Amino acid sequence: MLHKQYHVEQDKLERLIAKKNEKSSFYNGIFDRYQDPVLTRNHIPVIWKYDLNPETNPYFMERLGVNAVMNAGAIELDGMHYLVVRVEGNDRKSFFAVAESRTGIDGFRFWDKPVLLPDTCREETNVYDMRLTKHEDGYIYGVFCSESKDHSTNDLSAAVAAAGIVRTKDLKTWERLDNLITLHSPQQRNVVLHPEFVNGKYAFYTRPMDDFINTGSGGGIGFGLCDDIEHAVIDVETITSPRKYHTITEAKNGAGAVPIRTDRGWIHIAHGVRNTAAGLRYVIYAFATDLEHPERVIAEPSGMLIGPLGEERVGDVSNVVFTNGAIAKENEDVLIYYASSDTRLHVATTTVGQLIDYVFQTPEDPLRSVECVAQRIELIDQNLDYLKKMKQV
Ligand code: M1P
Repeated sequence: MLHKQYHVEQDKLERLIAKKNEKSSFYNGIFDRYQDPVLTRNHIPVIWKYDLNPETNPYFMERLGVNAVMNAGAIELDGMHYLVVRVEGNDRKSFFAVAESRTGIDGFRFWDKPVLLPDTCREETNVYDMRLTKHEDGYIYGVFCSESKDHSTNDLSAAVAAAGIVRTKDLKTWERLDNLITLHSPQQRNVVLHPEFVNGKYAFYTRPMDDFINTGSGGGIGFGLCDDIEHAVIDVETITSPRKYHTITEAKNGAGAVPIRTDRGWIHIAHGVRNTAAGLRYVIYAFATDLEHPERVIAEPSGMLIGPLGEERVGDVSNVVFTNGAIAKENEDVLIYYASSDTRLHVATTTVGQLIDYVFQTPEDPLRSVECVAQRIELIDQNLDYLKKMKQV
């Protein structure tokens, strides 16, 4: 017989999935926030955590708990919204699981089982943060962080990060390809495959790093081309969006969602990190690159697009918002999936029109306080003139 708590847990889960997600009162004209996260650890199916058999689990205990549900790759297929979510077990290992929703804002439900990737990489300990690219070659690619122990030191927290690559047509059957090799960067994280060929080659946004945590000499978000996606090797990495002193990217940055093609250029939604007395602070920023040269930045508004706010500021790794997935729909609505504090997943909604206006009309960072004040005073003066004119009408 099933434990009575099974029904309680199952009922809680169904009520959570059925709950409508409403826009919050937050306003900035650029995007909308929502009252509830789209996915949390409470969305994990009961049978992923509990042994239902009272003989082997008399106390109805969680046997395999889940700690967090966060950074998700996103894709729309035949009108359904799919997320390939980073799920972190109580054992600190992350894995991928697909969740789907009709609205993209609420009702996300995990598929029956998590994704079991082909085990082709024996040294790999952990996997996370998959970016899903609908490539013009017909495949859906998943590029993710493949993490292994760093055997060159006795430090048990030292690791080596590389970009793992899988491909699929249906999110169900996954073919594992060789990890990306970047000849001049010892480590890679936050790698994104561009959706189109560039000069007939596969194009990756990379994040060159000397070390697991610190990017060191890595100057920002990189870009490189390769001929063979099954054995991807990048020789030349150029920097597209550089890290900049005294900005939101001064400690590091990294590509986030797959760039969105618009009439004005590719819109990139990435993350920037700065250091503070309370530790690293992660925010989301946006920039545009040239349609023909997707590595060439043509507009970069000053500062952040999304920063951690309210409850988002607290979690396992506090003061973090992070994105690795967005969906740009045919009607030009855009859903940006972002995790807060490495704990739960949210959605922000906007439109292609708003993103273009934001990226091209928001002033650039003049990089010095005095010039930032001058920039703001110019805005105030324009507004005072406009208000005066309006009163006269
Ligand atoms: O903990 C915050 C984020 O840290 C990493 O990002 P980065 O490589 O830029 O430091 C990622 O591991 C990400 O998963 C995590 O959310």
